[in-house]
Amino acid sequence: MTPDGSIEPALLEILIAPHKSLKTKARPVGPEDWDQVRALVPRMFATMYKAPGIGLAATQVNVLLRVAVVDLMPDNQCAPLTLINPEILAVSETWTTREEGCLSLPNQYADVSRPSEVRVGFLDLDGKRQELQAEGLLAACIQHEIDHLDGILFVDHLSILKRNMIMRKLAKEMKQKAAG
Ligand code: GNR
Ligand code: NI
Repeated sequence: MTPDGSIEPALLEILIAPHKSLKTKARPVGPEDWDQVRALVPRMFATMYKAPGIGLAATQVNVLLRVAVVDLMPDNQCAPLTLINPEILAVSETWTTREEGCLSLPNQYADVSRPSEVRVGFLDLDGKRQELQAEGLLAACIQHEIDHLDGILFVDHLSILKRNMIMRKLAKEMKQKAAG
């Protein structure tokens, strides 16, 4: 119980690259999965806010279902968005390059180019079909999360040279961290 009397969902462990699950394509949520998804989503939000991050895909917590949560926290206010079976319906011709990070590659950052705007179709937590036109950071974040559901990391959008540099740096830093 927290000071205000609310109950906090239990945190989930975030997988760090390289992990086989992070390279695995997740399967769509079907009718038989909804009980699991309703239990999972609050725990994903709690894990994302704690990290902190602006997005989290179920793949990152080793659940290979097509579920992602996003919250850009505009003006420090919660604006939670749950994306179930998200699909990119259309992308802009214009692309934008911005620096990305990932909770599965802690402390690693690189410029990634993606379509500037995307139209996304998804199911909400009530199983209702929704559509959203996203631009700016939200567009980048949603594409980053859908990539996770397809087993793709932001470093997969970089040159092999840059990707290998980041993966080696991450491995070194994780080893140092484990050694204390
Ligand atoms: O916290 C995150 N920040 C971020 C910044 C730019 C583009 C994408 C992201 S998502 C990331 C959290 C994460 O790893 N989600 O999968
Ligand atoms: Ni990520």
